[in-house]
Amino acid sequence: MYDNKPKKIKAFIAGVNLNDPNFDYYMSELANLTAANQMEVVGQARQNAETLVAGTYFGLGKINEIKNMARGLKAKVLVLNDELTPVQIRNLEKLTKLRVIDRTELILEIFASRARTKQAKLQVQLARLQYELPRLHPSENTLDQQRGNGGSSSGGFANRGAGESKLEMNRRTIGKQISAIKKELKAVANQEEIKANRRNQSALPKVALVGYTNAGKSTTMNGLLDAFSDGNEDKQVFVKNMLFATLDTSVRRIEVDHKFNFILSDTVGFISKLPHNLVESFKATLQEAKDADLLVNVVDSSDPNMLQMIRTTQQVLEEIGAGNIPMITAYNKADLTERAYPQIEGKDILYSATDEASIKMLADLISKQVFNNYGEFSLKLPLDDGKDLAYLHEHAHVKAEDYQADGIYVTANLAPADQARFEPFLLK
Ligand SMILES: Nc1nc2c(ncn2[C@@H]2O[C@H](COP(=O)(O)OP(=O)(O)OP(=O)(O)O)[C@@H](O)[C@H]2O)c(=O)[nH]1
Ligand SMILES: [Mg+2]
Repeated sequence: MYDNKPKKIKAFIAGVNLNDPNFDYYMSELANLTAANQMEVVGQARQNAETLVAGTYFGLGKINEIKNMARGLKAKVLVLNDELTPVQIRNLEKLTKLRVIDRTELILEIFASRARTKQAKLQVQLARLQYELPRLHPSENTLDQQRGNGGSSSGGFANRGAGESKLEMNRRTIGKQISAIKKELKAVANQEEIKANRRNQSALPKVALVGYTNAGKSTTMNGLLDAFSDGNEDKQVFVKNMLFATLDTSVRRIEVDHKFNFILSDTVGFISKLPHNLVESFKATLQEAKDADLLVNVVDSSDPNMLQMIRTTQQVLEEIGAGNIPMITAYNKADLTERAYPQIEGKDILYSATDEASIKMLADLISKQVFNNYGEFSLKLPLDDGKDLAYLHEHAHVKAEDYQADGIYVTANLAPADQARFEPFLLK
């Protein structure tokens, strides 16, 4: 039979362990990332060391060992667990005759292959150019020939000696591209900002789904949309069993039992050692998490590395300035564990995003958290004040409404931001 599936490039993964207790976890992530970038992991190696070798990352003995093992396994690419210096990468390529990709480039490549919207594409492009800039080499004539063309083995050693001026020209070209992209991103972000402002004005509480990639954030969003929005099909967001399925923020309105309204956003997933450039470039996308009143940290409770994943999420949240926002931990995929679900434990929940009862319980938990600083107020509105009444139905939790001859008596839970507005109507 004719098999026209493209053959996966074989990759060998390796890293230096500087006494890091999480080293095994980082290596298993690296294997997942490599597979996510359409490569097949055929083997791995590690070196325990006190310090990195400045010019070559590994010691020479280890490099030879890796070279021989990789050759025996027919690997074409060597994937490394850290971000390396340009010199280290070049030396390792020379010594191993393999294409060398570091962890940062690997993550950038995955993001590049996943980006769909204009904003995501620009953000990834910016991060890649910033990564490339200090790594430019005279042998690399044009951007097209750069490393990182989706895993193809380019080597990059041909045309050696093209000269310093070429290098300077390339630097200038990239510099210009970077400023152009930044400008374009600003324009896109401005539109986003306008949208965000509109949402802010609406005074609805904002809830953001955050967490490790592939934990089930988008599935949770879809579950909530199914149960608590007007059932509009195109509201559903993209779900897939792969790392970084979501690179764009989706923002939707959720209405729980026609009482509690909030804005829910689903955003890009996290992983350890998320490249700083990428976090910087994705600022606009991550803004939604930063602006949230409540974070729902979705965790894959069936994953043996769950605790490290929770720690990773916490670290990234701190890096983007969202470390102090109130948070619920939502332990998802309970159906893959032995534990009974759905179940609430204090502020946290054990659930499955594909189970209706779970989604209802999660929605209740979110509503309780979000609305717990809403005070209950008794108001009397003029009979002809349809505008304020409509506003209350939209933005507050109206508990009772009674039309009397002298006015409309309303009992409602109001957001702190709305309490001043309704002060004149307070029943003393
Ligand atoms: N068994 C089971 N699978 C689930 C559950 N929730 C999500 N999944 C699966 O987990 C995979 C990832 O789900 P997504 O919702 O795309 O995860 P995500 O957190 O949005 O991932 P990224 O966007 O990549 O960061 C998909 O194959 C889902 O079908 C669950 O409760 N149980
Ligand atoms: Mg997603």
